[in-house]
Amino acid sequence: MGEACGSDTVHGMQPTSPHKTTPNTATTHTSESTKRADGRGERNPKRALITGITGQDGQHLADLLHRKGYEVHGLVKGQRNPRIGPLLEEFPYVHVHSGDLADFSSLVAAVEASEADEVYNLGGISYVAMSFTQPELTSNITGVGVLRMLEALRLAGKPGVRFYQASSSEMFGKVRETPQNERTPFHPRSPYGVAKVFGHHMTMNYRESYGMYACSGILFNHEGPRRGLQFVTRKITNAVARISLGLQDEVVLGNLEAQRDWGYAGDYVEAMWLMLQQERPEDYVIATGEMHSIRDLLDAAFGAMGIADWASYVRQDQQFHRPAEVDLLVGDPQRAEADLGWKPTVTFDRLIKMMVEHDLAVETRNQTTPRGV
Ligand code: G4F
Repeated sequence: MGEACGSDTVHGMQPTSPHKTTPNTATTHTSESTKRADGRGERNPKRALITGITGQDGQHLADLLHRKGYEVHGLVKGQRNPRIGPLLEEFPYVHVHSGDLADFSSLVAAVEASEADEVYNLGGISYVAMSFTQPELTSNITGVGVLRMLEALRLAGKPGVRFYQASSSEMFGKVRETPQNERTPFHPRSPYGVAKVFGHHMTMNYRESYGMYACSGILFNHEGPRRGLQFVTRKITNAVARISLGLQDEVVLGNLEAQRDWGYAGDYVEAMWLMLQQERPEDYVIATGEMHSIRDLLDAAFGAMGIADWASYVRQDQQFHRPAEVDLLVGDPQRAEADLGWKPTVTFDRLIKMMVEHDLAVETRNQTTPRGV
C-alpha cells in the first residue's frame, strides 16, 4: 500500500526532534578543513534522510547506509504510526522524524534537524492500482511531494545536499520502444505514473535551475521478502506458501499477460546510493534487462514448491484488472553498468524462490506460534 509520510507528531516527541539523542560527533557542523574538493562536507559519519523509510526500499536502504557507516534518519508519518515500533525494533539506529510529504514545514524541519548530507525521497503512494481510486491523493504525495522536498532543501539553504528521487518505470507506460532507456519518451498509464513524471521533471528542473545535485533513478519493478502483500510477486509467493500448507485454496489475480522486469530490491538500493556518489548528478535506468510474464512468475513460484501445473490454483477476477494497463516493461541498464559499475546480482528464479521460502517460514511460524507471542 502507500508509503506516504503523514503529518502528526510521533507519540511523546516534538515533530522536529530526532527520535533518539544524536551523538556529539554527528551534531558538529562540517568545518572547512574537512571539505572535499567538490565542496561537499566529508563528515564522519555522513547523514542521510530517507522518506518512506518504513517501506521495502526504505528498509533496505537504511540497512545499506548503516553498514556504510552513515547516521540514518527517517521521515515517518502519523501519530502512533504502527510501523514505527517494528522499524525501530529491526533498525534501532534509525533517527525518526515526524513529518509528511504533504506538509512543507515538516519537511523543512526534518531537513534541518537531520542535517542530512543526502536525502533519498522514497515516500509516496506506491501501489499503482490504488492511484486509480485516489488520484488526487497520489498526485499530492507522489507528485507534488517531490516539489515540496526540493523546495524545502532550497529554502532551508541546503544547496549542497544531494537529492535522490525515486522515479519509476511506470512513467514509460504505453511504451514507445523496447527496452526502455534514459532517452525513451514517457507515456504514463496511471495517475501514479503521471505523478512520477511530474516528480521526475521537477528534479531535473531543480538541477538545471539551481545547480542542485538532484537526480532520479528510473527503477523497474524490484521485489523481495519485504515487499507488501498487495504487489503481484508477494501476493503469489505468499499464496503459494499458504496453499502448500493447506491454509488457502487458490490465488485470485488480474491480468496474467502483463510482463515486467523484476529485480531484487537489495540490489536496487545500492544503485540509489551509487547515484549520489558520482561527480555529476545524472538519471539512470535501473533494471535487469529481462522480461517475464505473470505466467512465468506463477511457474517459478509454484515450481519452487514442486508444483508444475498451477492452473487449478489460479483464478482470474476483473476486480484486479486496471482501467489502463502497462503491458510490457523491460529496462536497458547499460548506462548504469558503464557509469556506476552497477549490475543486478539476483536472478528472477532465485528471487522468487527466496520469496517463497521466506513466506513458507513466516506462515509456518504463524501457525505454530500462539497469538500474542
Ligand atoms: O506488482 P504490481 O502491483 O506492480 P506495478 O503496478 O508494476 O508497480 C510496481 O512497480 C513499479 C515500477 O515499475 C513501481 F513504480 C510501483 O510503485 C510498484 O512498485 O503489478 C504488476 C503487474 C501489473 O501489470 C498488474 O496488472 O501485475 C499485474 N497483476 C495481475 N494480477 C496484478 C494482479 N497486480 C497486483 N498487484 N495484483 C494482482 O492480483
